[in-house]
Amino acid sequence: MEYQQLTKDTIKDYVMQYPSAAEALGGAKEIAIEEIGDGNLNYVYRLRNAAAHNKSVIVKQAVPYLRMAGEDWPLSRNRMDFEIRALQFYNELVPSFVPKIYHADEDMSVIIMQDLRDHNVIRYRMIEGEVFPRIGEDVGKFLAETLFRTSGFGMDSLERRRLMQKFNLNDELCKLTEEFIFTFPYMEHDSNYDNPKTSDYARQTIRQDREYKLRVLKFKELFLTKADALLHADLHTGSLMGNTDETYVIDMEFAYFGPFGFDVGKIMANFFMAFTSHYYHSDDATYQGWLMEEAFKIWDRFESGFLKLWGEQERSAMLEVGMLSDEELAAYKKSFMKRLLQETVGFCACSLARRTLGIAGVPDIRKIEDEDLRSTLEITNLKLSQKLMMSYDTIETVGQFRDIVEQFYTDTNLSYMEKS
Ligand code: ADP
Ligand code: SR1
Ligand code: MG
Repeated sequence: MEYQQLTKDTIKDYVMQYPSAAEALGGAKEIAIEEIGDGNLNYVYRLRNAAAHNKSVIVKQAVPYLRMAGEDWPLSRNRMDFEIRALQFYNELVPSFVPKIYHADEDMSVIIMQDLRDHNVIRYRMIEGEVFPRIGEDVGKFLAETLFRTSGFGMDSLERRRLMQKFNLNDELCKLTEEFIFTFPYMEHDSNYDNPKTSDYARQTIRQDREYKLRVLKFKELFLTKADALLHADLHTGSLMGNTDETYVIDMEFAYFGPFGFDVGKIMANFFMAFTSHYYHSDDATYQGWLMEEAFKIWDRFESGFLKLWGEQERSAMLEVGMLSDEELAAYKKSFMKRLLQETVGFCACSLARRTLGIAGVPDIRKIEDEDLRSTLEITNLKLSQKLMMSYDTIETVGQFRDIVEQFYTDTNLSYMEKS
């Protein structure tokens, strides 16, 4: 079918022609249609059987432009091809963590998928102070499974290179990341966000700081060159949906083969930004304590899961029985994990800066109306970014990483803010 942008008038007929989607809607005669997309790039619709609200599907369609910037900012629809491929692949690899697919259509840039109607977008609930008991554990497990099993440690060389080919051409979204995460925030650029005190701080510090910017460039180089594993590549708390029992990962259109630390660092940065935002949203440190625990649980569970899978793998592109003694392999693992931790910290620092200075902020903070309060929190995130970027290569253990973050927040002396 030739591409056409779906509308509320055309979407029902489009969806009902696919038997598994029609079945998920309970063969409805009357369907309620709602556009629920709150993302930056695409259109997302919920279709519900008007007579049975537990029969519903989600339809996500890419349009040939960047939704948040408008039709004047062209962006290839091919991003949906990669979301489809990644979601299909994850449905094989980690089915309990991703929505089921009812129909995928690369020509129409559409996925019809399971409606996670009993789950909520984690970011918005975290703003409200909701606790998700499984989140750190589940995200760490998702990362261990997806990153190990698509890496040279977990896959045969030929099989892996064939998989890489399916994601090599996610060119426009990779370029978007290169620019919006690793370039524009560190210079004057029209697309950047502007809150006067925050922008002044960036001009006087980060954008003058040669060493900080050279370090950012090093992480940009890693993003461009290091093909460790198939990444989700846009893993933030808005890409997680959950409840007390389950966690789901959505929105994998940025998927490509990149450095392990990018996914891990990005999601940890989102927990730290949520932590910062709770100087506004909370009245005391209770919820922040939970956020800090879960942020580091992500790392702990990721590391232990990754090493467990490695321990079970005898042969792969990277591993061959007889090449290394147990002792040699243990030494390699130790230095590998230290490097991965340092890369995680560096990517975390980039994420903190881009979500503060760039076009795509986090609603945890961007939605705060008072400019001055917002700026205090934004500058806090920038200072944390600076701290982490300038110290990532001194960090040898996750305990040191945590100490730096906790000490940073203690030193800020921030108090809980009064809302007007
Ligand atoms: P974008 O690629 O534009 O960022 P997302 O994939 O993040 O779009 O989806 C936008 C929103 O649509 C999500 O924040 C969520 O509210 C909703 N959504 C997406 N997928 C699902 C799903 N499978 N079930 C329920 N809601 C979904
Ligand atoms: C223009 S940048 C838009 C951002 O939204 C997505 O969620 C990605 O994070 C991307 O960088
Ligand atoms: Mg998206």
